[in-house]
Amino acid sequence: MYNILQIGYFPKELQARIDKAFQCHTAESVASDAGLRSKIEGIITRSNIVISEELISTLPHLKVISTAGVGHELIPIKFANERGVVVTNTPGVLDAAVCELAICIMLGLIRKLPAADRFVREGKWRTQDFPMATSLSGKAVGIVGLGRIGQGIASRLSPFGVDLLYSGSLRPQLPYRHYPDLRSLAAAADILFVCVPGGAATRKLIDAPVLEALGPEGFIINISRGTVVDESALIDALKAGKIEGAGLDVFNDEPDINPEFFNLPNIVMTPHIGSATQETREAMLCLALDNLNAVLSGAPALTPVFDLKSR
Ligand code: 8YV
Repeated sequence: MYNILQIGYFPKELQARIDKAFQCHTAESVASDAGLRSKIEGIITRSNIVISEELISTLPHLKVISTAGVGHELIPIKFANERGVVVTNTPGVLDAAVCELAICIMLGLIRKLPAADRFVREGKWRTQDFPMATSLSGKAVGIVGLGRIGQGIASRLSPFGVDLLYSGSLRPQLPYRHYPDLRSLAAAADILFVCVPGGAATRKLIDAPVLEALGPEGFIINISRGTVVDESALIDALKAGKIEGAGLDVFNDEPDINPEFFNLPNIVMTPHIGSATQETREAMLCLALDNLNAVLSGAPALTPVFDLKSR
């Protein structure tokens, strides 16, 4: 059995799969044992975990870092690749679950579902009318980041009778309206989905001018990373009614998110559960384990990631 370092928690049924396939060691045991460090050939981790250059440097026989997640902005890929360490992620297998969660947050937000549920539970139905919401049908929906997940959301939304818009690099093969930049996309959209990867390149991509352009009847949905949205600009815009509402599955400093969000009536929040279905997490782990097995047995990784800048 290959010796691997596990960094990150996996539910017990998934942990059993890891333990069946590999000799697993914790960061603590590896940190205190030089002999063990020299035996570690792989790391299994999750997308919300930072993997430091310092850790990689302490593992002389490390061959692969496999994250059970699609996001990899917390792994120093260039540093790893330069030391012959392959980095892998789990693209594709989580797209459906993330798209489903994105659409359900959006529908829950524009139809005021959490408030409606509370309205019934609090027995208000007998004496009050629940406020009107707004329809999805006929809306202009902007997709920021037409990767697998962005396109998955667009194709799932087209049957709802919406107008689909996007910005970024032109994709003539796609039947959606293209806008030259993010602000003009936001200005044209009623609902804006944020589906770009995290990392320095997209930090605070959604800022005050973009939210201003989205406007007082606009909704924003973020299922990518908290870092992509300027959160203080978002909170200000929500408080001032500069946008209608926000659906958020990701935040800065998860799980210790900004408490100012808690009292905002016009948002729907979920605890980074985009890929959190039994089926999806099992598929993510299987691919992560298959990547480990492939590289450690001398075969090419199934889904390697590379530092785009150094390619
Ligand atoms: C996480 C995600 O992996 O895949 C990603 O990039 O953000 C999620 O699927 C999951 O939340 C575990 O950290």
